[in-house]
Amino acid sequence: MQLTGAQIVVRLLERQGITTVTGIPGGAALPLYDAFAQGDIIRHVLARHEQGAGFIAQGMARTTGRAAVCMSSSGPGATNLITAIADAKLDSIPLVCITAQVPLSMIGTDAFQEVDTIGLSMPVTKHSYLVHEARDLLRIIPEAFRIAESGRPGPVWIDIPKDVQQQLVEFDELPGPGAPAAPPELDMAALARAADMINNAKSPVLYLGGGRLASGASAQAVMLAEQAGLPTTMTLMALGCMPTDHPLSLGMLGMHGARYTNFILAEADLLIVLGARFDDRAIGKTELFCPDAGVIHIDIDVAEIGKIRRAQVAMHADVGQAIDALLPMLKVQLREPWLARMRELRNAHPLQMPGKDDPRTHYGLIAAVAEALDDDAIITTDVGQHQMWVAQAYPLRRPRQWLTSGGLGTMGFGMPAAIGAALAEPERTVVCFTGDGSLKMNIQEMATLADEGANVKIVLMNNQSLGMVHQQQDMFYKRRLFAVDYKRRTDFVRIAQGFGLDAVDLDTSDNPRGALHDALRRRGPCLIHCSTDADAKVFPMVPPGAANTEMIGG
Ligand SMILES: Cc1ncc(C[n+]2csc(CCOP(=O)(O)OP(=O)(O)O)c2C)c(N)n1
Repeated sequence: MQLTGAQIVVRLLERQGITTVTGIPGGAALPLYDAFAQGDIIRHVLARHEQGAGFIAQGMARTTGRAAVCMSSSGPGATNLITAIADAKLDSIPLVCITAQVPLSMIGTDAFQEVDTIGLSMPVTKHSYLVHEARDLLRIIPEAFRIAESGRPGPVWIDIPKDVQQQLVEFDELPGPGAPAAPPELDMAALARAADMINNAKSPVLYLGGGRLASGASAQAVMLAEQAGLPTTMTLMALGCMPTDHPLSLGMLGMHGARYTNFILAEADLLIVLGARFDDRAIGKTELFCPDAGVIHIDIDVAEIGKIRRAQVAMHADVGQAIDALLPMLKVQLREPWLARMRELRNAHPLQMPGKDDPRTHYGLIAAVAEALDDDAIITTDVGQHQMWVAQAYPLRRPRQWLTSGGLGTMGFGMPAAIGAALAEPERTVVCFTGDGSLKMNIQEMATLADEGANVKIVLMNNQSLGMVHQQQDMFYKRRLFAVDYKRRTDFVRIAQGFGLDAVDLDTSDNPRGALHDALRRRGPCLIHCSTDADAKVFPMVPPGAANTEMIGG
């Protein structure tokens, strides 16, 4: 068989089961794009900015759990992708990012649109390749998918010079698709010690992180909690793994967790930490986080074990497999005194949601959206106050329902990620909660959304401000509000309409709840605009550097 490097890429992506890629072409990528033009299996979604393409791919990957593909040309196309790739790295999202490079002979000459893509990619990827020979693509493409999806998932970058894309290769047969490597062997002795600790604990708490839990292992995690009587808290990334309204759910811990959640954690004598990395936003001041609790830590990434907190039992393992092996060793326990204490703290320090019944307040808007939808909906957010309010208040009930930028906290994530989610699961309604600052960061993707007609509802909480920064200046910098409030009001409704989207303004509606419900139920893209108060605060809040039990407000 004889194919060019570009044709090999397309054929191997097809074999990998890829049906949608997203990106923006350019001079160095023309052979690659021409090879896509000649295939009829893979659809290309034309983004309006490469960062948008990176987040669209993330939306697909976060929804399906499988690696998704984004692409760009050389130079500025590649640099524009970096933020989305760094975001995927921090949140362990499997991506394969394919960029074009100037021809091999011109690398190092400051050629037009040449940038050291590999050098730039290294700190923000799991692995990256500069392809020197088209033949190497036969190995590299399946390997990239294997690396992206094995162990702790993450992004892999493949940079392909233009002449390598054009080079003809003779070979017998295309390789099969890359598959994730088998997880490490379970350490049964360590599991037996973990079971012993759980069986003998008086006040244990299950602490779930994003990781693989977001997919297969969440059902097992709920079984573990129910069998061993474990109140369960989740990081921002893990929300949805246990339904919010499950009697054992403590909701989100940390900086904007409910008071009762952080208070219960402070009384724990054992933490069972699964697929979580003791992130500072989750644990507050490290030395003061559950100082008296023993720790069982199970993680697929060996580098996380002991990184922040020493564990009495530490295991490098697939969380789902570890739970399966642990369950037969655990006693069925009701733990009535401990669960009674949990209920007592919850009743004494519940999450306060002022305005919950008024759809023109932040909590009220979130509640009204939830009331109009069922659990099939997918929820994405941008970054800021709105993100934390949604994390606190939206009744998330299933894994992969919740897509948010946790580790990097990237404004501009929400809308393109929602497009990707809707492309991956077109029958679902996808809601992107956003702020006016974040929406502007990738607002050009409204054009992509209109092209695709995807079922995405953008719910904009417009406070004319970079609300989360406004809050911190107000609370911790003596109300010296600087560079956070926008002077001119942007007419988002007309902008959305200009891009070809439907738009609804709850500010001017006589019946905002009805208008919201209608907009959410109509298929197709829509902007739902609502003005909110720039002085509203996300409470409770753990001040930066303080212990979780020193939270303010709420
Ligand atoms: C790309 C990027 N730049 C800057 C920040 C810092 N930052 C965090 S939250 C925030 C304000 C977000 O404003 P908005 O999207 O309007 O949401 P709000 O907080 O008002 O709900 C800023 C500037 C960031 N997270 N990401």
